[in-house]
Amino acid sequence: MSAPIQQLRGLEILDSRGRPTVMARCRLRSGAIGRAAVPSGASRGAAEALELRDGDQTRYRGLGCRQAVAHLDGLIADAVVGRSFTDQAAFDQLLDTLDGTPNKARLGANATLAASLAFARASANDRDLPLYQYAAAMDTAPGVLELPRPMINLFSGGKHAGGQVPIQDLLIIPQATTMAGLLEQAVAVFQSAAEIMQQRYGMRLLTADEGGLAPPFPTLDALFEDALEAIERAGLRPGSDVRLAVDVAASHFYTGHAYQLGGRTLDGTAMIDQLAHWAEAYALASIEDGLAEDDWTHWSQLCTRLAAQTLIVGDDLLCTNPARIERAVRTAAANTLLLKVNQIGTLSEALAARRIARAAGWQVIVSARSGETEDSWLADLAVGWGGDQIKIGSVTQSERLAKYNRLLELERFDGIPLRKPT
Ligand code: 2PG
Ligand code: MG
Repeated sequence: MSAPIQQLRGLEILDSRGRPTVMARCRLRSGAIGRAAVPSGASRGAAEALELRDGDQTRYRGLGCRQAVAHLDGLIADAVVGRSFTDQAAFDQLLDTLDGTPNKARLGANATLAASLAFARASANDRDLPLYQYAAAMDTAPGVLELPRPMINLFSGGKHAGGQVPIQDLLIIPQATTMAGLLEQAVAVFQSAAEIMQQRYGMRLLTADEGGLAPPFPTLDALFEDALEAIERAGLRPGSDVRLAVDVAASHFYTGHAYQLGGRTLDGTAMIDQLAHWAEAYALASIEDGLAEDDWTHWSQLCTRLAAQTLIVGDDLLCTNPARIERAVRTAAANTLLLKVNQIGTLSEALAARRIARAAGWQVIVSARSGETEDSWLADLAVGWGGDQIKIGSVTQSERLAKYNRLLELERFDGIPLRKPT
């Protein structure tokens, strides 16, 4: 049973894109305090929970979060202050009931998640637990604690970089056996890539939303070839030292039942052929959102074709939504969940989503958003919930590094070992 909540308050703060987002602070009567800030996506799935924005064009181009903050200070605080909760699930259940809609349309998922996380932090602090242990204790069958393996953004396109190439992320997955070692590899590859960008495209080191490089690649294959070259230039071997992965974010170039890919128009079957070609040619470890979020039939065909060699990851497809994950399990449409807690709006619902994926034998990648804050709770959550991988963005920009640095701290000071590559 938690100590009674003494105060819950919200605050409009700014994220890594300079857009408003929500922070909450929860104080328990015991004196324990927890605060947490929520992230915000740009390339969103249609089935995500609602992120409440004010729409008042005179402030932050309509993106203000004063209503979400008012819900924290008003409806939510009124419902929780003075009360104790048996556990996180009971607190989150109250938020869900108070909202009363299927997608947090009343309170806003930015308000509910801020409350959920701030309460989690306050409860963890009250028990003198690091957040990852509190997260692990939320699970009925917590496993051995390990650090998730990072997949790290190298090149950006799509909605994160002004659409100079349609693919949203080219990611590297260093294979070193420690977090410290693999981050060293990632930075070496990033620096080599930056040199190539300078020589080949005359580009200064300018980065996209998640800190990745975003040159005007002449072709999509150049995106992959330049990544391979950067790995080799860093003295590493593609495949054995560093693997490649993509987030295609295909929903965002799917119109009229076809994929508009770099000047070509592909139907679902042709798009699968294209993905299979990349998977083969570049030994891709995973393909996220290779197809559009509602192209369910082709997702199942993609899995039949590639799931034995490549993880088929659903982000926009699944939106951390239990009903959509169940459908994907039933129709064998994916084999890996990209888990983003703000897509669903509370920690407990995200944990439920993760359980469904795990029960189906899927892998889980815990993911940041393109709009992030300096808060590092994502790292703790990924450890506590046994994420196989974590997707944070590039190895630049402090909103990303806050999470990588937290993982370094957990490796060194808390002695948590890095998960073996799968
Ligand atoms: C994604 C995420 C993170 P966004 O598509 O996986 O890279 O982007 O937060 O913009 O949805
Ligand atoms: Mg994605």
